[in-house]
Amino acid sequence: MYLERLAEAQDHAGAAIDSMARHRVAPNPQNFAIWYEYHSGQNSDLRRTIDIVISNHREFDEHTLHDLYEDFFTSTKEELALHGISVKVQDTLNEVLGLVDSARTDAATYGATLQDVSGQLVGDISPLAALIGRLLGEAHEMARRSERLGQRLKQSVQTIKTLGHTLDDVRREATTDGLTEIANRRAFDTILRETAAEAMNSGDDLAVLMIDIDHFKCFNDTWGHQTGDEVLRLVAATLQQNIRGQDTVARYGGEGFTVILPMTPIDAAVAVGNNIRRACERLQFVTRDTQQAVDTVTLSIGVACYEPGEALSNWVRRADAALYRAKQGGRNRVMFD
Ligand code: GH3
Ligand code: MG
Repeated sequence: MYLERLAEAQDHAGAAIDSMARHRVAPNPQNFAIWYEYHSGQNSDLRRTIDIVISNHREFDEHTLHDLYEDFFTSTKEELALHGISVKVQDTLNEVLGLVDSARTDAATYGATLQDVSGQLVGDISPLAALIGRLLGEAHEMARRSERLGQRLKQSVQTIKTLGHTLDDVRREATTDGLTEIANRRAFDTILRETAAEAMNSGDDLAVLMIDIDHFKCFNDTWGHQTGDEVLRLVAATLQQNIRGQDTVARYGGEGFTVILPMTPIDAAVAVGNNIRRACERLQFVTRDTQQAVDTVTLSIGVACYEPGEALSNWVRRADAALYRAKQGGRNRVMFD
């Protein structure tokens, strides 16, 4: 058995090294891990992603390999927290199951005692007091354990509920931006990866918008950081009002946002960008304390559609480059790749 597995592992390792040479991939440990996993066939998502890159004749450049490693081999803080929670749930369940088991054994013993006693009652009734004592003892023991079981069950329901809330909190905190309460950069990365995988499978269009507030430094300098924060919240809300259910809005960085638009070709994505841009331009701000009217802010937007098999970082870079051109072209405009 061990030898069989060793031979299999050697085959996967050999095939991995061949593939790395064929695709001109640097033979470092991370890349080896990717290709070993590919040849072992353990991870069908990884396999499909690599097959698509190959069938699209794309290069396994540094970015593609980096994305593959990040996507399939790094476990995040959230995953570790989730793992801890699932271990605790399992421990609680095991303990309760143990108690249920012992209660069952008690009941069986009690039943056996009852039978034994009823058998003895037919003949001699003199040891009745002793038999009743025995029955009482077992009934008490059973009641004691049942009570403990009942209490423990209640406690474990509580524990599991609390763990459920912790799980929700961990998930929410890990994926939400504290200031604007929209998805954060991490959530964006995950959703981008998932939607790209879906688009690769379905062949549907998939667009991304990279959005940046114009001259925001100047805005902060004039109106103060707190007013700036309010504007970030309002811009986030405006973005959300201008998308559909399947789309995702995220805060990408300081004053940068992004929108993922599944099933959206480039012209429609540019139209969404222009709607967002105009909606933002129309926003009227007043300061919280003095209710003073504040300058409006404008957005520059870069749009790019996903090309099946390309590295996600490359796709985002294309949208970023379009955003840069929007800035260069005078700001408050949408450009696409
Ligand atoms: P450009 O049109 O070229 O994008 O100019 P800009 O001033 O917006 O760009 P720059 O990158 O020079 O400055 C970004 C500013 O965004 C600087 C920083 O004060 C502000 N900013 C980033 N994050 C936050 C935030 O969380 N709150 C506030 N109020 N401002 C932020
Ligand atoms: Mg800016």
